[in-house]
Amino acid sequence: MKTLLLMKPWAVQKGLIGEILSRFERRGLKIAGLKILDVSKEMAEDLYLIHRDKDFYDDLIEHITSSPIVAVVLDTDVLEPDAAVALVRKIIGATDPAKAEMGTIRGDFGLRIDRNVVHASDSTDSAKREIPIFFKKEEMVTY
Ligand code: FUP
Repeated sequence: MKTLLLMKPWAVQKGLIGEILSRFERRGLKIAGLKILDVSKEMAEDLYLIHRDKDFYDDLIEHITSSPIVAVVLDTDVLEPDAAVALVRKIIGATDPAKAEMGTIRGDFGLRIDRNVVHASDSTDSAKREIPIFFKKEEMVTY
């Protein structure tokens, strides 16, 4: 399967693109798609659909559209789909950086839950839904 990883504005601003990408490469996950882009309001609203009733929703949208992000498609075909999602979530760490384990991306970089440095799909269904928000089919490769 393929899954989506986003390096959010603070990751790009802090110069963490290479550092974050290398953690997935080192672990042996293949990069099937990669781009730097400005997220439109429509894309942000689509990505965060399930959070639209939350009190932090407006800030989420405002933040992810505030400056460029890096979008990555990870090819996890070597693993079972659920194991792949679990591994990616393990590499990024808990949603709240203050609670995330050291050694995870969120645990190593940042302190604020509303400014955590990465997003990753939390299930195979969300991966299928989220990837097309950022990538056309022809923008992904297999190797
Ligand atoms: P995750 O799947 O780990 O990214 O976490 P969620 O889908 O629960 O949260 C989506 C985004 O909302 C996270 F990047 C952080 C942000 N968030 C807040 O700002 N405040 C909260 O109380 C919960 C989440």
